[in-house]
Amino acid sequence: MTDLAAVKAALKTQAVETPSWAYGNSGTRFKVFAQEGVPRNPQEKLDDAAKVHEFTGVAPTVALHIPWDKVEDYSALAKHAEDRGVKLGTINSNTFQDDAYKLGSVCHPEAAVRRKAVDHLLECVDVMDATGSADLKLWFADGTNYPGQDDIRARQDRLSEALAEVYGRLGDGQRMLLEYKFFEPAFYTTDVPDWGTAYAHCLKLGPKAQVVVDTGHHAPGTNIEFIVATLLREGKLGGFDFNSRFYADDDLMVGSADPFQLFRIMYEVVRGGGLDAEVAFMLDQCHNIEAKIPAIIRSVMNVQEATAKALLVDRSALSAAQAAGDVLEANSVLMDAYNTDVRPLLREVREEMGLDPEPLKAYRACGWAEKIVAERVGGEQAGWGA
Ligand SMILES: [Mn+2]
Repeated sequence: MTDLAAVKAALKTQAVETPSWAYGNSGTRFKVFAQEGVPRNPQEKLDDAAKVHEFTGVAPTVALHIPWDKVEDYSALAKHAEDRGVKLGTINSNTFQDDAYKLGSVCHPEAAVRRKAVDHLLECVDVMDATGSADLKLWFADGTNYPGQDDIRARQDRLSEALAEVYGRLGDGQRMLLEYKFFEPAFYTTDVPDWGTAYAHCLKLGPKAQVVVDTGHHAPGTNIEFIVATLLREGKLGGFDFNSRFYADDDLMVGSADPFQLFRIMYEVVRGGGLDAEVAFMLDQCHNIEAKIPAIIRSVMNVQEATAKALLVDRSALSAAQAAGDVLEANSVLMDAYNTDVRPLLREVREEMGLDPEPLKAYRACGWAEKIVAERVGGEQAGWGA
């Protein structure tokens, strides 16, 4: 039997970090469709993120992206967030939008370009010092498009050197989270293509370096829960970038394409003690055609639902079936939890937290969407620099 009080307690303390860029305009390489009421600056992104937290109760931090969220005074930005009930979270670097990075950033063949990239990463740590952020998230678009274009091994050496310099700059309580992605924008080799490469670099760097699993950054059919189990077992799972994919790195709402996969991932998190460890649960999504704030609320709820189902797995019954070699029973125990409708449980959890049990309905009724459309007129909407 599962302890319902413990399940509820775990759900109430779960924290899902929302990304500042998800509130801005986004699109594909074909078109960015502007939406009315979209934030025009980092402060307005935080205002929207505060609404997500207000109605879900479990989205207390907001990830920033430098330079998209560059401001003069980061302490003032942190205060702006705190005044609205949220905090600044992970700092995401950007070494993929400058002309200099055509052949890579920290792995570029020219030392001057690598220097520019590393200086940007060090600047991101300065930002962390000012905002009080604990995590620096690194994703590199580095790679090659053609066999022979550059030396695969030399690029790993350059990567290693750059990471070591940034790692050395981290303060107490700060972490470096290294994200991997198997292809795109590079099509032949990617310099951090998989969890093994990220893990090898993090292991060499030390305890402050951990791996980020972006759920959309795997080849079709990849068993992501196995990767999660392995990284947690090694103490190297730093966090997640949650999103869904059908074909490539689609950045759709987490849990929308494959809710069963999200459940299997969250089961391994629960099984491996990841809810209590310092695993950052972040969204990394783009809402190209749907309304942004409700989509982010929906995504947070999808993470909650998968977590609730994972917590409901009767682990003693599962262990007993596994030990007895009872294949069907073991599978049934897991599927029973997955097939449970956890929405009534989550409504109860929200009521106990003093929230409206239906976050999406409550958000729609609160008038914020109409208010931002009316007020955010003029200026330049936030969005991809691309
Ligand atoms: Mn990501």
